[in-house]
This record gives sequence, C-alpha cells and structure tokens, in this order.
Amino acid sequence: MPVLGLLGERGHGKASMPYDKFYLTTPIYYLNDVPHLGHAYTTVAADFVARWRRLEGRQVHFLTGTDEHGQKVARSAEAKGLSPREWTDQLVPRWTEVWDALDLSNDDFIRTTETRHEEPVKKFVQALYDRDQIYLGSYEGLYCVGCEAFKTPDELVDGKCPLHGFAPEVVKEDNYFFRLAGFADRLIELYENNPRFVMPESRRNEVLGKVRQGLDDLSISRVSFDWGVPVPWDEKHVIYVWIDALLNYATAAGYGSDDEMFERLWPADIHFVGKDILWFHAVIWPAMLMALDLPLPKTVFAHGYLQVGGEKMSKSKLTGISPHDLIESFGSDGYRYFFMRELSFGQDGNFSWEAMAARYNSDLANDLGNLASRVLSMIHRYLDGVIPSPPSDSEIDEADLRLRDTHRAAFKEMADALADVEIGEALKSAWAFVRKANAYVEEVTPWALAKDDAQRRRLEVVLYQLADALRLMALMLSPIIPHAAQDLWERLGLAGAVRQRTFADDGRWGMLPESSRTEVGTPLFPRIEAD
Ligand code: ME8
Repeated sequence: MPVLGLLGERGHGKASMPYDKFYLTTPIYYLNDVPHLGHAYTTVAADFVARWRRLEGRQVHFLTGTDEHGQKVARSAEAKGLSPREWTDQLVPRWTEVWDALDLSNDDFIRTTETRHEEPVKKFVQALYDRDQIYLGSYEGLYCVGCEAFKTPDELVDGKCPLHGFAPEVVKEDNYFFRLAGFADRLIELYENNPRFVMPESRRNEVLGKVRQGLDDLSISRVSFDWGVPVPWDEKHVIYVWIDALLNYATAAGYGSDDEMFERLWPADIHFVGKDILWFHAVIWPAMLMALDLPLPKTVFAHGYLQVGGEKMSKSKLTGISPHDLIESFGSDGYRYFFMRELSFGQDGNFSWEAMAARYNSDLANDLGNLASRVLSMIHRYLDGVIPSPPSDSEIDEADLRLRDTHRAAFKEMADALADVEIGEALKSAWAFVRKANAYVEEVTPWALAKDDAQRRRLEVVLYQLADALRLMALMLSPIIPHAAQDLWERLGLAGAVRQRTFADDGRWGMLPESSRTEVGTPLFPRIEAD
C-alpha cells in the first residue's frame, strides 16, 4: 500500500493525489439489543483505520449499520410486545448515540429495512434465480436463532450451540437453495491466489481447510415467518437474513439503485468482522458475488473476541458494562485508545477496569498529557506563549536530528502496521515517538538553557522542535484520539480541523507557523485515581 505523505524535512513537497477511494465496513449489528463492548470494538477499529486513510488523502467511504430482519430480531420485538418495525425504530437511536459518543466518523449508516436496501436485495436474488443459481428444495435441519444459521450436529456441544448456550430448533421446510457447493474450487483458488483476501493468515488457513472439505448448497429462504424481504417470484418465502444482511455492503454502495456510485465505490477494500461471522463473509459472500460476476472485496479481516475479567466471553458479563460507563470515566479518546492499544487485534483479548486505568494513566496522562503540558508551559514561561521562528539547517544539532528520525521511523512503522491491520502495533510505534520527545526534553534541558542569555536562540530552537513535535503528534494520533488531537492543535494556535489535514501537506517538520500564539490549558488527560 503506498504511503502518501511519508515526507521528512527533506521531503518532496506535495504528492499528487489521484482519485483513490477506500471503502470499509463494519458488520451490521442485530437489533435484538443495545450495543455492547464487543460491537464497539469492531466499530472503533474501523473508525481508526478510516480516519487514518483520510489523512493519507484517500476518498474514504466508511459504512456501518443495523441488521433488522430475521427471527432473532422478530422474537425480541415480540418479547417487548412491539411489532418488529416499532422495536427496531426505537432501538436504532440507542446505537447511533453510542457511535456518536465514540466519535465515529462513518459516512453512511444503513438499515436493512430501508427501501434503498430491500429493493436492490430483491433484484440481486432475482438475478441469481434468472441465472439458475437458485432452486427449490426441501430441508430438514437444526436452526440456531442466536446465530441465525443452520448447525450440523458436530458443531454442537451437548446438543447446544456453543456460542449461544441453547439447543437449536428442528426446522423442516421447503426452501430455496443457492448453489454454493459449485463454488468450492473457485473459492479455494481465490484464497490461494490472494493471501490478503482473508486476514489474518491463521483465519485464512482455517477457512481454506474447511472449504477444501467441500461445501453444501445453502438454504436461502424461509416460510415459517414473514419478517424479511419477500422472495420476488414466490412471496410466501422471505429471504434468509444472512443473504439480506451481506448484501448491505453492496446496496449501501449503490448496487441496484445508483450505478455510478456503485462503479465508484465497489468493491469494498476491507470488511471488518469478528471471527464468529467469518464464514459468511469469506465463503458465502464471495460466492454470491461470483455467481453474478461482480468484483470481490479485497480483504475480510476477522478479529478476535473481547473477554471481560479474564473469563471466557459471556454475553451477560459483556453486556453488563455499557460503552457509556467507560466513556464517562475515560472519555471517548481513552476508550478508543485502550481497546486498540491493549488488544492484539487478530486475537482474543481481555478487558478489565484495572488494565484500562493503568494504560490510560501511563500512556495518555503521563507520556502524552505531561509532555504537552510541559512543553506548552515552557513556551508560556520562556517565550510568552509565542512560537519562535523555525530553525535553519545549520541550527539543528544531533539531538534534534535523532528526534526527527524517530518521528520518521515511527510514522512509517505506524503506516505499515495499519496497512496490515496490526492496530496495537501501530500505536506502539506511535508511542515510540511520544516517549522519544519526553527523553529529548530531559536531554536538552530547556530550563537550564533559559538561565543563560547566550543560549537564547538554542532555547527557541528546542522549544520550536517540541511544539512542532506536538503538532506532528496531533496529526498522526488524531485517528485514535480525535478530541485530544484537535485540542492540542488549537492550543498550538493552529486553525481548522486536524482531521481535515493530510500527511502530505502537514507531515513534515518545520511547518508550525512562526508567531502562533499557544495556550497551556488544563491537562489533556487528567489522571484517573485507582478506585
Ligand atoms: O453477527 N468481541 O450481528 P451481531 C469482539 N448481524 N467483537 C464482538 C464481540 C466480542 N465479544 N461480540 C460481538 C451479526 N462482536 C450479524 C452481522 S454482517 C453482514 C451481519 C462484534 O450483532 C463482532 O464484530 O451479532 C461480531 O462479528 C459482531 O459484533 C456480531 O454482531
């Protein structure tokens, strides 16, 4: 992936920016309940990547939304004594308010009950039928409403679904089937020829191994309930909720309604999903697209599961803590940073209040927050809060060059890590720069320089460097801590929104304008006390 804007002070000026779209998605979440930490985990990760790509100068399209059809949602509505439509209409704001509180920058939010989705879904399924990719058959199987999927006996533990803890229901119906079995060879070829189609690699191997064992055709309609999109040629049936749901990625991009938009956005560059739903995204979804000769998404990235208190994921524990509780204590920046930094993105990971407070205090309050307040206070004390002129090449010494080199290396490592969706690694790299800037303060001791009039210009040079370092941090950290980054940007006397800048325009040293008026302000990240 080209890294636009990897420009040091010896940079080459503006990179020319071709139209370079980046379309990324989260799963669309079931509206059977309110969002929990697990849903927020995927969504924040996607937002981090979306914001980073925008700073790279790409035309980002970031989609999230809600999955509203099917038995799972219908039954939760029934339990509340509401129609599915009333229930989902009530629930959507509960999701969007959490996304707002977490500063999500999504460009679109799709609900599968919208006409812009339902009509194109019918078109897609009709096109499959017209190509003889769908036939009527009968099915007898075990259906888990929690997963909204049929289960084979070997997928059950003591007769129960291991993810949901209850026994699936026996279903016997006439269903329409999609000829999935016929796609096994093409899918294997896809995984073999495109190592990045399923990431990380361990997941790709899992999928490959399973598909090599062969595929069955897939039941794609249901007749026993009606909360769904009707099968266009046989309206007794509704389309299986997963077929309906997967299509959101295409319908939201204009499939079946806006050809010009679809042409521009499709295929998706990356679908972020949890490992629980990898099979649908890595097998069924590409087969559906192949069946209509449509381009395939470039990457499906399946991350691990978040656990609470070190125990195996339990839904009641996970839903016991709402994202709001954590945002209240740590702010949305603290929330975003913790989950992205602490957990290795591909693997399962743990949440605890203790770990979150420790990480917040060490990285945000100490490393970054203290650096900002020290630097801004010294500029206030020694230079009346005004940014001096940038140093010329001859005024730069070895210590200054090492700071700049650390920035360059950290930025490149961060960009490379994000291109590989190694989210925790990206933040580790960024913090190498933050820590180096703290070490530089100790090395150059501005307070000692301030005592010696002969060192006046040297004092200006080091404080300029430090203020400029804060500016570069605001830019490269704005995708993960957007509030604090904007705050820092403004305290440095910079105008406008840092999220609208680009690495190409602003990623070099020496771009902090002379005479900017800075402000010290309150701590960016007030320390959190242990209890
Ligand atoms: O599966 N840790 O929706 P869903 C990390 N509607 N992520 C978690 C998690 C955990 N403990 N629990 C949930 C559906 N997630 C379908 C998707 S897409 C076309 C249709 C996240 O509401 C993770 O991304 O059950 C997982 O894949 C998703 O929520 C499941 O959300």
